[in-house]
Amino acid sequence: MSRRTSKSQAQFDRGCKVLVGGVNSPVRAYLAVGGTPPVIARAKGATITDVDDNTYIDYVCSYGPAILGHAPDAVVTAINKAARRGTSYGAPTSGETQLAEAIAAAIGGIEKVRFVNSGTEAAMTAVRLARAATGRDKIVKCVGCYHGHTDALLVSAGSGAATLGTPSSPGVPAGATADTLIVPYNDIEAMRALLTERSDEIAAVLVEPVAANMGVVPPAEGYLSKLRKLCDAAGALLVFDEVITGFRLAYGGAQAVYDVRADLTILGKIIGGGLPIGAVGGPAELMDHLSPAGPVYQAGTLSGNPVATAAGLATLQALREDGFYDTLHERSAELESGLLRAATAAGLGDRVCINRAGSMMSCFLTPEPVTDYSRAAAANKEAYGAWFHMMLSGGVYLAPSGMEAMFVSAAHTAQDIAQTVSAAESAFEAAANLM
Ligand code: KE4
Repeated sequence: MSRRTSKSQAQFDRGCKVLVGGVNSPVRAYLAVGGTPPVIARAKGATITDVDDNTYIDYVCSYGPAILGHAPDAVVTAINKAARRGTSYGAPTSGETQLAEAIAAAIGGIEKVRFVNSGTEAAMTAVRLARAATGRDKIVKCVGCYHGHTDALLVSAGSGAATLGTPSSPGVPAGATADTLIVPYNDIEAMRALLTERSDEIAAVLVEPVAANMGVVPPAEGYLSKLRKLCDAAGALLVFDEVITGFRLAYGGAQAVYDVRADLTILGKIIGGGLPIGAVGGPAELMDHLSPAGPVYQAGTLSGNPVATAAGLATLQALREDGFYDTLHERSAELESGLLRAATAAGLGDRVCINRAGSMMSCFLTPEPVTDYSRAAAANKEAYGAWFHMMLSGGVYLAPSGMEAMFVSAAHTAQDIAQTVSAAESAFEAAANLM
């Protein structure tokens, strides 16, 4: 596809004058892959269209929320109806109760929910709640896992064994991360050592049950169940960050797939159907520490917003359709095998690692299996950039970073997958020249 780019360039240049980096979230800025991001005009189903009228098959899916595809009719109708009743009241509504009930019915262990407006806010709330409930200060997170940009969790990952986190961003004072400990993801022995050595200090272990912010890295066999046991032994809470995996991997999220129950669950993305939302859920005895039931202050003007909860309810209703996940995972498996075929045809069969969990996957340009952040970070970034741009030219819209996931939606057809695989053939050839 010969892409026209003049309107995107002009609009992005204009945006750069008033939006930092021309974006409102850094990963959108194409810094890792170079070039100018297409400025998007509209999206429907599996496709997204930029202001130069180039249409792409979309695997960003807004970084996860668009599991039904873009602008699904039932969700748009629900948004319209809700908005006509008012966009925000600052008062209890039946919609937020119904969405909380649906989440509690889907994820075992959740009796009560607190809605917020982003995954970051949900993670921040879960940390405060865990510290209050346990009377302990230390939080453990895994290298390469991302839980939003709240100070305490915005730590650069040291490699190897657990260390005290150090701020990865200027503006995060050392004090803000002094109580954040980090261990490599999937390294259960490092986690065991830390939880044993400092068991009486640790309030919670936060983890993405399937990591998706170092690219997709599934948990090693038994990792999550061992984590559960270690937290129980240490008296620490196990907090699953299911902002991506929640309602993505299955209707019950990762906890249903791996049969491991978290003490607190962080949610976002899909539960808002593409509108701003986040949530923390857990047993009433834990959740009732939050104000106004308990002393742990937490608040938000737009929390439980009636339009966002209406979009979320309509989305979850569609996810409950018989066979929804079976079809989605079949389509995703077709994409995975097609990409592997394309890589092999380009002579990269032994230098590409594709990790898939359900309908999310990542294609790492590296000969090694990718099982943790250090392996993910070792993938060939220059080759990814070449692959990315050839895919974009081939009409396939991916995240501009190898540390993100490809998401398949219910709207992706067998034809979309075939077109994607066809684009990948030349994209892998371009990458091969750099590997
Ligand atoms: P938000 O604050 O962006 O709504 O959620 C933060 C968050 C928390 N937990 C997990 C597991 C997440 O993946 C995220 C956000 N995900 C990124 C994509 N990897 C959002 C994209 C962006 O930052 O623009």
